[in-house]
Amino acid sequence: MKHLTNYIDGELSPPAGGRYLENLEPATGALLSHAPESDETDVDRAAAAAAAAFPAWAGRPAAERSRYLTRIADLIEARLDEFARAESLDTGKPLSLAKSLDIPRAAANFRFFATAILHTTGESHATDYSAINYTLRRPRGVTGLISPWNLPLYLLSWKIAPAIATGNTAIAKPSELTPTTAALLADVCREVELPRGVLNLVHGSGASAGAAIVSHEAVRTISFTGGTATGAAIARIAAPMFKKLTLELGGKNPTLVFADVDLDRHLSAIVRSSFANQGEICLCGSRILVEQTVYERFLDRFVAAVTALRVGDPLEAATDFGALISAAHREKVLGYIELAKSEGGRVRLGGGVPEILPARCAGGFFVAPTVITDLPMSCRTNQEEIFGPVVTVMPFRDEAHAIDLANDSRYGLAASVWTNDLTRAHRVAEQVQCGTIWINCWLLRDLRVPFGGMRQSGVGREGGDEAIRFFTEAKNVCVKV
Ligand code: TXE
Repeated sequence: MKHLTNYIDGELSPPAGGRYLENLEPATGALLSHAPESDETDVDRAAAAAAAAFPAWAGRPAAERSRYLTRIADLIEARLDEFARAESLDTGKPLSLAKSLDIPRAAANFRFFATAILHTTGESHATDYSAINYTLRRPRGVTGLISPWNLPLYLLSWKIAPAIATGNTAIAKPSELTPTTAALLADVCREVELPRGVLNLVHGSGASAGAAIVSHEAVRTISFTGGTATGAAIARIAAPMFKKLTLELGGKNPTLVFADVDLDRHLSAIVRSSFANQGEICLCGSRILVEQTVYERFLDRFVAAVTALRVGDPLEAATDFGALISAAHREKVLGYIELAKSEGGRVRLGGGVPEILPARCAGGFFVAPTVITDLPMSCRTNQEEIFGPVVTVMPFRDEAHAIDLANDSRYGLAASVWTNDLTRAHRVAEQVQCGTIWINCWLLRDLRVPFGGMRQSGVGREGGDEAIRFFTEAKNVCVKV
Protein backbone atom coordinates (compact mmCIF):
# COMPACT_ATOMS: atom_id res chain seq x y z
CA MET A 1 0.00 0.00 0.00
CA LYS A 2 1.39 3.43 -1.02
CA HIS A 3 2.86 5.64 1.69
CA LEU A 4 2.70 9.31 0.66
CA THR A 5 5.48 11.66 1.70
CA ASN A 6 5.92 15.27 2.71
CA TYR A 7 7.69 17.70 0.38
CA ILE A 8 10.07 19.76 2.51
CA ASP A 9 13.08 21.78 1.35
CA GLY A 10 12.71 20.37 -2.16
CA GLU A 11 12.88 16.75 -1.01
CA LEU A 12 10.25 14.05 -0.49
CA SER A 13 10.48 12.87 3.10
CA PRO A 14 8.58 10.62 5.52
CA PRO A 15 7.09 12.11 8.69
CA ALA A 16 9.71 12.55 11.43
CA GLY A 17 7.62 10.58 13.91
CA GLY A 18 7.00 7.73 11.48
CA ARG A 19 3.24 8.01 12.00
CA TYR A 20 0.68 7.70 9.17
CA LEU A 21 -3.05 8.20 8.70
CA GLU A 22 -5.23 5.88 6.61
CA ASN A 23 -6.62 7.48 3.47
CA LEU A 24 -9.89 5.76 2.51
CA GLU A 25 -11.76 5.82 -0.80
CA PRO A 26 -15.19 7.35 0.06
CA ALA A 27 -16.93 5.52 -2.78
CA THR A 28 -16.02 2.09 -1.40
CA GLY A 29 -14.58 2.54 2.11
CA ALA A 30 -11.45 0.72 0.94
CA LEU A 31 -7.92 1.76 1.96
CA LEU A 32 -6.29 3.91 -0.75
CA SER A 33 -2.98 4.94 0.83
CA HIS A 34 -1.27 6.11 3.99
CA ALA A 35 -0.61 9.83 4.47
CA PRO A 36 2.00 11.28 6.88
CA GLU A 37 0.73 12.32 10.29
CA SER A 38 3.30 15.09 10.54
CA ASP A 39 4.06 16.95 13.74
CA GLU A 40 5.96 20.01 14.99
CA THR A 41 9.30 18.43 14.02
CA ASP A 42 8.23 18.29 10.37
CA VAL A 43 6.74 21.78 10.57
CA ASP A 44 9.96 23.12 12.13
CA ARG A 45 11.94 21.69 9.18
CA ALA A 46 9.50 23.18 6.72
CA ALA A 47 9.59 26.57 8.46
CA ALA A 48 13.40 26.58 8.43
CA ALA A 49 13.44 25.71 4.73
CA ALA A 50 10.84 28.36 3.90
CA ALA A 51 12.66 31.02 5.91
CA ALA A 52 16.00 30.16 4.27
CA ALA A 53 14.44 30.30 0.78
CA PHE A 54 12.57 33.56 1.32
CA PRO A 55 15.23 36.25 0.65
CA ALA A 56 16.36 34.82 -2.70
CA TRP A 57 12.80 34.00 -3.83
CA ALA A 58 11.50 37.44 -2.86
CA GLY A 59 14.48 39.00 -4.62
CA ARG A 60 13.82 37.29 -7.93
CA PRO A 61 12.21 39.37 -10.69
CA ALA A 62 8.44 38.84 -10.86
CA ALA A 63 8.86 37.53 -14.41
CA GLU A 64 11.04 34.67 -13.11
CA ARG A 65 8.54 33.71 -10.41
CA SER A 66 5.81 33.99 -13.03
CA ARG A 67 7.56 31.44 -15.26
CA TYR A 68 7.63 28.84 -12.46
CA LEU A 69 3.88 29.22 -11.85
CA THR A 70 3.13 28.99 -15.57
CA ARG A 71 5.16 25.77 -15.85
CA ILE A 72 3.30 24.33 -12.83
CA ALA A 73 -0.01 25.14 -14.55
CA ASP A 74 1.23 23.58 -17.80
CA LEU A 75 2.18 20.32 -16.06
CA ILE A 76 -1.09 20.09 -14.10
CA GLU A 77 -2.96 20.47 -17.38
CA ALA A 78 -0.72 17.93 -19.10
CA ARG A 79 -1.46 15.44 -16.29
CA LEU A 80 -5.16 16.36 -15.95
CA ASP A 81 -6.49 12.79 -16.14
CA GLU A 82 -4.06 11.60 -13.45
CA PHE A 83 -4.87 14.53 -11.16
CA ALA A 84 -8.63 14.20 -11.77
CA ARG A 85 -8.69 10.47 -11.04
CA ALA A 86 -6.72 11.03 -7.84
CA GLU A 87 -9.11 13.81 -6.79
CA SER A 88 -12.17 11.67 -7.49
CA LEU A 89 -10.76 8.67 -5.62
CA ASP A 90 -9.84 10.82 -2.59
CA THR A 91 -13.12 12.75 -2.35
CA GLY A 92 -15.89 10.54 -3.75
CA LYS A 93 -16.83 13.28 -6.24
CA PRO A 94 -17.69 12.29 -9.82
CA LEU A 95 -14.59 11.95 -12.00
CA SER A 96 -16.38 14.15 -14.54
CA LEU A 97 -16.55 16.97 -11.96
CA ALA A 98 -12.88 16.64 -11.04
CA LYS A 99 -12.03 16.78 -14.75
CA SER A 100 -14.29 19.74 -15.54
CA LEU A 101 -13.97 21.82 -12.36
CA ASP A 102 -11.36 20.93 -9.75
CA ILE A 103 -8.25 20.34 -11.81
CA PRO A 104 -8.78 22.95 -14.54
CA ARG A 105 -9.49 25.58 -11.85
CA ALA A 106 -6.32 24.58 -9.98
CA ALA A 107 -4.25 25.11 -13.12
CA ALA A 108 -6.12 28.37 -13.75
CA ASN A 109 -5.23 29.61 -10.26
CA PHE A 110 -1.52 29.19 -10.96
CA ARG A 111 -1.87 30.72 -14.43
CA PHE A 112 -3.89 33.68 -13.18
CA PHE A 113 -1.41 34.73 -10.49
CA ALA A 114 1.55 34.05 -12.80
CA THR A 115 0.31 36.96 -14.90
CA ALA A 116 -1.33 39.05 -12.18
CA ILE A 117 2.05 39.80 -10.56
CA LEU A 118 3.34 41.20 -13.86
CA HIS A 119 0.69 43.92 -13.91
CA THR A 120 0.45 45.17 -10.33
CA THR A 121 0.22 48.94 -10.04
CA GLY A 122 1.89 51.15 -7.45
CA GLU A 123 0.46 54.03 -5.46
CA SER A 124 1.79 57.52 -4.89
CA HIS A 125 0.31 60.73 -3.42
CA ALA A 126 1.54 64.27 -3.88
CA THR A 127 1.07 66.13 -0.60
CA ASP A 128 0.34 69.59 -1.99
CA TYR A 129 3.71 70.88 -3.20
CA SER A 130 5.61 69.75 -0.13
CA ALA A 131 6.07 66.00 -0.41
CA ILE A 132 5.65 62.92 -2.52
CA ASN A 133 4.39 59.76 -0.85
CA TYR A 134 4.90 56.41 -2.53
CA THR A 135 3.81 52.98 -1.35
CA LEU A 136 6.03 49.91 -1.54
CA ARG A 137 4.47 46.48 -1.36
CA ARG A 138 6.76 43.67 -0.32
CA PRO A 139 6.18 39.96 0.41
CA ARG A 140 5.75 39.14 4.10
CA GLY A 141 7.85 35.99 4.47
CA VAL A 142 6.77 32.46 5.48
CA THR A 143 3.05 31.77 4.99
CA GLY A 144 0.87 29.00 6.43
CA LEU A 145 -1.77 27.73 3.99
CA ILE A 146 -4.41 25.28 5.26
CA SER A 147 -7.15 23.84 3.08
CA PRO A 148 -10.19 21.52 3.39
CA TRP A 149 -11.29 18.28 1.77
CA ASN A 150 -14.10 19.37 -0.51
CA LEU A 151 -12.16 20.95 -3.39
CA PRO A 152 -8.66 19.82 -2.41
CA LEU A 153 -6.29 21.02 -5.14
CA TYR A 154 -8.58 23.84 -6.24
CA LEU A 155 -8.55 25.48 -2.80
CA LEU A 156 -4.92 24.63 -2.01
CA SER A 157 -3.75 26.21 -5.28
CA TRP A 158 -6.01 29.23 -4.58
CA LYS A 159 -3.67 29.92 -1.64
CA ILE A 160 -0.30 28.66 -2.90
CA ALA A 161 -0.39 30.56 -6.19
CA PRO A 162 -0.78 34.14 -4.85
CA ALA A 163 1.44 33.43 -1.84
CA ILE A 164 4.50 32.37 -3.85
CA ALA A 165 3.73 34.56 -6.88
CA THR A 166 4.13 37.63 -4.65
CA GLY A 167 7.49 36.39 -3.39
CA ASN A 168 6.52 34.69 -0.13
CA THR A 169 7.43 31.13 0.73
CA ALA A 170 4.90 28.64 2.05
CA ILE A 171 4.08 25.72 4.31
CA ALA A 172 0.89 24.25 2.82
CA LYS A 173 -1.23 21.57 4.51
CA PRO A 174 -4.05 19.81 2.63
CA SER A 175 -6.82 18.07 4.54
CA GLU A 176 -5.77 14.71 5.98
CA LEU A 177 -8.83 13.27 4.20
CA THR A 178 -7.59 14.24 0.72
CA PRO A 179 -3.79 14.11 0.46
CA THR A 180 -3.21 12.68 -3.00
CA THR A 181 -3.34 15.65 -5.37
CA ALA A 182 -1.11 17.64 -3.01
CA ALA A 183 1.41 14.81 -3.29
CA LEU A 184 1.12 14.99 -7.09
CA LEU A 185 1.66 18.76 -6.90
CA ALA A 186 4.94 18.07 -5.06
CA ASP A 187 6.01 15.94 -8.02
CA VAL A 188 5.23 18.81 -10.37
CA CYS A 189 7.18 21.30 -8.22
CA ARG A 190 10.22 18.99 -8.33
CA GLU A 191 9.85 18.60 -12.10
CA VAL A 192 9.84 22.37 -12.68
CA GLU A 193 12.77 22.62 -10.24
CA LEU A 194 10.98 25.14 -8.03
CA PRO A 195 13.78 26.43 -5.76
CA ARG A 196 13.97 24.34 -2.59
CA GLY A 197 12.03 25.67 0.36
CA VAL A 198 9.75 27.98 -1.65
CA LEU A 199 6.83 25.58 -1.25
CA ASN A 200 6.70 22.92 1.48
CA LEU A 201 3.77 20.48 1.56
CA VAL A 202 3.24 18.99 5.00
CA HIS A 203 0.51 16.37 5.42
CA GLY A 204 -1.27 15.62 8.68
CA SER A 205 -4.22 16.23 10.94
CA GLY A 206 -5.38 19.61 12.11
CA ALA A 207 -4.56 18.87 15.71
CA SER A 208 -0.97 17.93 14.85
CA ALA A 209 0.49 19.47 11.69
CA GLY A 210 -2.23 22.13 11.36
CA ALA A 211 -1.85 23.45 14.88
CA ALA A 212 1.95 23.42 14.57
CA ILE A 213 1.79 25.58 11.43
CA VAL A 214 -0.63 28.08 12.97
CA SER A 215 1.45 28.52 16.14
CA HIS A 216 4.91 28.56 14.53
CA GLU A 217 6.81 31.81 15.18
CA ALA A 218 8.16 31.93 11.62
CA VAL A 219 4.68 31.81 10.07
CA ARG A 220 3.54 35.44 9.89
CA THR A 221 0.62 35.03 7.48
CA ILE A 222 -2.14 32.39 7.56
CA SER A 223 -4.74 31.63 4.90
CA PHE A 224 -7.35 29.10 6.10
CA THR A 225 -10.41 27.51 4.52
CA GLY A 226 -12.57 25.13 6.52
CA GLY A 227 -15.10 25.01 9.28
CA THR A 228 -16.23 28.03 11.24
CA ALA A 229 -15.35 26.39 14.57
CA THR A 230 -11.85 25.61 13.32
CA GLY A 231 -11.49 29.15 12.05
CA ALA A 232 -12.30 30.46 15.51
CA ALA A 233 -9.71 28.13 17.07
CA ILE A 234 -7.06 29.33 14.63
CA ALA A 235 -7.93 32.98 15.25
CA ARG A 236 -7.50 32.48 19.02
CA ILE A 237 -3.90 31.38 18.41
CA ALA A 238 -3.03 33.82 15.63
CA ALA A 239 -4.45 37.01 17.13
CA PRO A 240 -2.15 37.37 20.16
CA MET A 241 0.80 36.52 17.87
CA PHE A 242 -0.24 39.38 15.56
CA LYS A 243 -0.39 37.16 12.48
CA LYS A 244 -2.19 38.30 9.35
CA LEU A 245 -5.17 36.02 8.71
CA THR A 246 -7.85 35.21 6.18
CA LEU A 247 -10.59 32.77 7.15
CA GLU A 248 -12.86 31.32 4.46
CA LEU A 249 -15.46 29.39 6.45
CA GLY A 250 -18.88 27.79 6.28
CA GLY A 251 -22.09 28.98 4.68
CA LYS A 252 -25.86 28.41 4.64
CA ASN A 253 -26.58 30.04 1.33
CA PRO A 254 -30.03 31.19 0.15
CA THR A 255 -31.32 30.60 -3.39
CA LEU A 256 -34.01 33.20 -4.17
CA VAL A 257 -36.44 32.11 -6.93
CA PHE A 258 -38.92 34.78 -8.05
CA ALA A 259 -42.18 34.09 -9.89
CA ASP A 260 -40.89 35.40 -13.21
CA VAL A 261 -37.92 33.00 -13.25
CA ASP A 262 -37.29 31.29 -16.60
CA LEU A 263 -37.35 27.74 -15.18
CA ASP A 264 -36.87 26.04 -18.56
CA ARG A 265 -33.59 27.92 -18.82
CA HIS A 266 -32.35 27.93 -15.22
CA LEU A 267 -33.71 24.83 -13.43
CA SER A 268 -30.62 22.69 -14.12
CA ALA A 269 -28.35 25.44 -12.77
CA ILE A 270 -30.48 25.73 -9.61
CA VAL A 271 -30.24 21.94 -9.11
CA ARG A 272 -26.47 22.12 -9.69
CA SER A 273 -26.15 24.96 -7.18
CA SER A 274 -27.77 22.71 -4.55
CA PHE A 275 -26.17 19.33 -5.25
CA ALA A 276 -22.86 19.82 -7.07
CA ASN A 277 -20.11 17.85 -5.31
CA GLN A 278 -22.84 16.18 -3.24
CA GLY A 279 -23.61 19.59 -1.71
CA GLU A 280 -20.09 19.69 -0.24
CA ILE A 281 -19.22 23.15 -1.52
CA CYS A 282 -19.41 26.07 0.89
CA LEU A 283 -21.06 28.05 -1.93
CA CYS A 284 -23.92 25.60 -2.51
CA GLY A 285 -27.45 26.89 -2.05
CA SER A 286 -29.04 24.94 0.83
CA ARG A 287 -32.07 27.18 1.58
CA ILE A 288 -34.28 27.58 -1.48
CA LEU A 289 -36.75 30.46 -1.13
CA VAL A 290 -39.53 30.50 -3.76
CA GLU A 291 -42.16 33.17 -4.44
CA GLN A 292 -45.47 31.85 -3.12
CA THR A 293 -47.33 32.10 -6.43
CA VAL A 294 -45.02 29.56 -8.12
CA TYR A 295 -43.98 27.53 -5.05
CA GLU A 296 -45.80 24.25 -5.82
CA ARG A 297 -44.97 24.38 -9.52
CA PHE A 298 -41.29 25.02 -8.76
CA LEU A 299 -41.20 22.27 -6.10
CA ASP A 300 -42.66 19.67 -8.48
CA ARG A 301 -40.17 20.52 -11.23
CA PHE A 302 -37.23 20.79 -8.83
CA VAL A 303 -37.95 17.37 -7.23
CA ALA A 304 -38.33 15.80 -10.68
CA ALA A 305 -35.00 17.28 -11.81
CA VAL A 306 -33.18 16.13 -8.65
CA THR A 307 -34.69 12.65 -9.08
CA ALA A 308 -32.98 12.53 -12.48
CA LEU A 309 -29.51 12.95 -10.94
CA ARG A 310 -27.50 9.77 -11.51
CA VAL A 311 -26.19 8.64 -8.12
CA GLY A 312 -23.42 6.07 -8.47
CA ASP A 313 -19.82 5.11 -8.78
CA PRO A 314 -17.84 8.37 -9.07
CA LEU A 315 -15.46 6.73 -11.56
CA GLU A 316 -18.30 6.04 -14.02
CA ALA A 317 -18.57 8.73 -16.71
CA ALA A 318 -22.37 8.88 -16.41
CA THR A 319 -22.38 9.60 -12.66
CA ASP A 320 -23.59 13.05 -11.57
CA PHE A 321 -23.52 12.47 -7.82
CA GLY A 322 -21.02 10.45 -5.78
CA ALA A 323 -20.14 9.64 -2.19
CA LEU A 324 -19.67 11.90 0.82
CA ILE A 325 -16.13 12.38 2.10
CA SER A 326 -16.25 10.03 5.09
CA ALA A 327 -18.38 7.72 7.19
CA ALA A 328 -18.36 10.34 9.94
CA HIS A 329 -19.60 13.03 7.59
CA ARG A 330 -22.31 10.69 6.25
CA GLU A 331 -23.50 10.12 9.83
CA LYS A 332 -23.45 13.89 10.45
CA VAL A 333 -25.63 14.49 7.38
CA LEU A 334 -28.02 11.62 8.20
CA GLY A 335 -28.28 13.06 11.70
CA TYR A 336 -29.41 16.38 10.28
CA ILE A 337 -32.09 14.65 8.20
CA GLU A 338 -33.44 13.01 11.37
CA LEU A 339 -33.29 16.40 13.11
CA ALA A 340 -35.26 17.97 10.25
CA LYS A 341 -37.98 15.36 10.64
CA SER A 342 -38.10 15.96 14.39
CA GLU A 343 -38.47 19.69 13.72
CA GLY A 344 -41.55 19.02 11.56
CA GLY A 345 -39.89 18.81 8.17
CA ARG A 346 -41.49 16.87 5.33
CA VAL A 347 -39.02 14.83 3.25
CA ARG A 348 -40.09 15.25 -0.37
CA LEU A 349 -37.15 13.28 -1.82
CA GLY A 350 -34.25 11.15 -0.54
CA GLY A 351 -33.84 11.18 3.25
CA GLY A 352 -31.32 8.38 3.66
CA VAL A 353 -28.79 6.09 1.99
CA PRO A 354 -29.60 5.34 -1.69
CA GLU A 355 -31.42 2.00 -2.03
CA ILE A 356 -29.45 0.95 -5.09
CA LEU A 357 -25.68 1.30 -5.38
CA PRO A 358 -23.17 -0.38 -7.71
CA ALA A 359 -21.64 -3.51 -6.18
CA ARG A 360 -18.21 -1.82 -6.00
CA CYS A 361 -19.70 0.92 -3.85
CA ALA A 362 -21.62 -1.19 -1.36
CA GLY A 363 -19.24 -0.05 1.41
CA GLY A 364 -19.20 3.60 0.33
CA PHE A 365 -20.36 6.69 2.21
CA PHE A 366 -23.49 7.67 0.25
CA VAL A 367 -26.52 9.84 1.12
CA ALA A 368 -29.26 10.37 -1.46
CA PRO A 369 -30.02 13.92 -2.64
CA THR A 370 -32.61 15.11 -0.14
CA VAL A 371 -35.31 17.81 -0.39
CA ILE A 372 -37.21 18.88 2.74
CA THR A 373 -40.13 21.33 3.10
CA ASP A 374 -42.45 22.69 5.82
CA LEU A 375 -39.68 23.96 8.11
CA PRO A 376 -39.50 27.44 9.69
CA MET A 377 -36.37 29.50 9.05
CA SER A 378 -35.71 29.57 12.79
CA CYS A 379 -35.16 25.81 13.14
CA ARG A 380 -31.68 24.27 13.50
CA THR A 381 -31.94 22.57 10.10
CA ASN A 382 -32.18 26.02 8.48
CA GLN A 383 -29.69 27.72 10.78
CA GLU A 384 -26.80 25.25 10.85
CA GLU A 385 -24.44 24.30 8.01
CA ILE A 386 -25.00 20.65 7.00
CA PHE A 387 -22.43 20.65 4.16
CA GLY A 388 -24.11 17.76 2.37
CA PRO A 389 -26.91 16.92 -0.12
CA VAL A 390 -29.77 18.32 1.96
CA VAL A 391 -31.75 21.39 0.89
CA THR A 392 -34.87 22.95 2.36
CA VAL A 393 -37.49 24.69 0.22
CA MET A 394 -39.92 27.31 1.52
CA PRO A 395 -42.22 30.02 0.08
CA PHE A 396 -41.94 33.78 0.51
CA ARG A 397 -44.72 36.37 0.21
CA ASP A 398 -42.87 39.22 -1.51
CA GLU A 399 -39.42 40.73 -2.12
CA ALA A 400 -39.08 42.16 1.39
CA HIS A 401 -40.01 38.80 2.93
CA ALA A 402 -37.50 37.03 0.67
CA ILE A 403 -34.69 39.32 1.82
CA ASP A 404 -35.65 38.89 5.48
CA LEU A 405 -35.58 35.09 5.11
CA ALA A 406 -32.30 35.16 3.18
CA ASN A 407 -30.61 37.30 5.84
CA ASP A 408 -32.00 35.27 8.75
CA SER A 409 -28.67 33.44 9.18
CA ARG A 410 -25.44 33.64 11.19
CA TYR A 411 -23.60 33.07 7.91
CA GLY A 412 -23.07 35.32 4.91
CA LEU A 413 -21.00 33.59 2.25
CA ALA A 414 -23.00 33.52 -1.01
CA ALA A 415 -26.47 33.69 -2.57
CA SER A 416 -28.11 33.30 -5.96
CA VAL A 417 -31.08 35.28 -7.31
CA TRP A 418 -33.21 33.93 -10.19
CA THR A 419 -35.52 36.43 -11.91
CA ASN A 420 -36.05 38.08 -15.28
CA ASP A 421 -36.49 41.48 -13.64
CA LEU A 422 -32.89 42.67 -13.50
CA THR A 423 -33.75 45.94 -11.73
CA ARG A 424 -35.16 43.81 -8.93
CA ALA A 425 -32.13 41.48 -9.11
CA HIS A 426 -29.70 44.34 -8.52
CA ARG A 427 -31.92 45.73 -5.72
CA VAL A 428 -32.09 42.35 -3.99
CA ALA A 429 -28.35 41.71 -4.47
CA GLU A 430 -27.54 44.94 -2.68
CA GLN A 431 -29.62 43.93 0.37
CA VAL A 432 -28.68 40.27 0.82
CA GLN A 433 -25.87 40.08 3.42
CA CYS A 434 -23.17 37.92 1.86
CA GLY A 435 -19.85 38.13 0.07
CA THR A 436 -20.89 36.85 -3.38
CA ILE A 437 -24.28 37.08 -5.12
CA TRP A 438 -24.94 35.36 -8.44
CA ILE A 439 -27.82 36.55 -10.63
CA ASN A 440 -29.24 33.90 -12.98
CA CYS A 441 -26.03 31.88 -12.62
CA TRP A 442 -23.97 30.03 -9.99
CA LEU A 443 -20.25 29.40 -9.40
CA LEU A 444 -19.33 31.53 -12.38
CA ARG A 445 -16.02 32.91 -11.23
CA ASP A 446 -13.79 35.81 -12.30
CA LEU A 447 -10.52 35.44 -10.38
CA ARG A 448 -10.03 39.21 -10.29
CA VAL A 449 -12.92 39.84 -7.88
CA PRO A 450 -12.70 39.88 -4.06
CA PHE A 451 -13.90 36.57 -2.61
CA GLY A 452 -14.91 35.75 0.96
CA GLY A 453 -17.70 35.78 3.49
CA MET A 454 -19.43 38.02 6.00
CA ARG A 455 -20.56 37.23 9.55
CA GLN A 456 -19.51 33.67 10.55
CA SER A 457 -18.56 32.85 6.95
CA GLY A 458 -15.17 34.36 7.38
CA VAL A 459 -12.77 37.25 7.64
CA GLY A 460 -10.82 38.86 4.84
CA ARG A 461 -10.95 38.50 1.09
CA GLU A 462 -8.96 36.40 -1.38
CA GLY A 463 -8.83 36.54 -5.15
CA GLY A 464 -7.27 39.02 -7.55
CA ASP A 465 -5.83 42.22 -6.10
CA GLU A 466 -7.22 41.33 -2.66
CA ALA A 467 -5.01 38.23 -2.57
CA ILE A 468 -1.96 40.20 -3.69
CA ARG A 469 -2.65 42.82 -1.00
CA PHE A 470 -3.18 40.10 1.60
CA PHE A 471 0.14 38.39 0.88
CA THR A 472 2.15 41.64 0.76
CA GLU A 473 2.98 44.34 3.28
CA ALA A 474 2.48 47.98 2.39
CA LYS A 475 5.16 50.51 3.39
CA ASN A 476 4.78 54.22 2.72
CA VAL A 477 7.78 56.43 1.92
CA CYS A 478 7.36 60.19 2.19
CA VAL A 479 9.91 62.37 0.36
CA LYS A 480 10.16 66.10 1.09
CA VAL A 481 10.36 68.01 -2.21
O1 TXE B 1 -12.99 21.35 8.01
P1 TXE B 1 -11.96 21.52 9.16
P2 TXE B 1 -13.41 20.01 7.36
C1 TXE B 1 -16.91 23.38 6.73
C2 TXE B 1 -18.11 22.50 6.66
C3 TXE B 1 -17.55 21.16 7.04
C4 TXE B 1 -16.63 21.60 8.16
C5 TXE B 1 -15.63 20.53 8.46
O2 TXE B 1 -19.03 22.91 7.65
O3 TXE B 1 -18.52 20.29 7.58
O4 TXE B 1 -16.00 22.77 7.66
O5 TXE B 1 -14.91 20.27 7.24
C6 TXE B 1 -7.30 21.70 9.30
N1 TXE B 1 -5.45 24.11 13.45
N2 TXE B 1 -16.22 23.53 5.49
O6 TXE B 1 -13.24 18.83 8.27
O7 TXE B 1 -12.06 20.50 10.22
C7 TXE B 1 -7.73 20.36 8.77
O8 TXE B 1 -6.70 19.41 8.91
C8 TXE B 1 -5.03 24.12 12.16
C9 TXE B 1 -16.43 24.74 4.74
O9 TXE B 1 -12.64 19.98 6.06
O10 TXE B 1 -12.10 22.92 9.55
C10 TXE B 1 -8.01 20.70 7.31
O11 TXE B 1 -6.81 20.73 6.58
N3 TXE B 1 -5.61 23.43 11.16
C11 TXE B 1 -15.22 25.01 3.88
C12 TXE B 1 -8.59 22.10 7.40
O12 TXE B 1 -8.16 22.62 8.65
C13 TXE B 1 -6.69 22.68 11.49
C14 TXE B 1 -14.83 23.81 3.07
C15 TXE B 1 -10.12 22.13 7.38
O13 TXE B 1 -10.55 21.26 8.40
C16 TXE B 1 -7.21 22.61 12.80
C17 TXE B 1 -14.69 22.65 3.92
C18 TXE B 1 -6.52 23.37 13.80
N4 TXE B 1 -6.93 23.35 15.07
C19 TXE B 1 -15.37 22.55 5.11
N5 TXE B 1 -8.28 21.77 12.80
C20 TXE B 1 -15.39 26.16 2.91
N6 TXE B 1 -15.81 27.32 3.39
O14 TXE B 1 -15.10 25.98 1.73
C21 TXE B 1 -8.43 21.35 11.53
N7 TXE B 1 -7.48 21.89 10.74
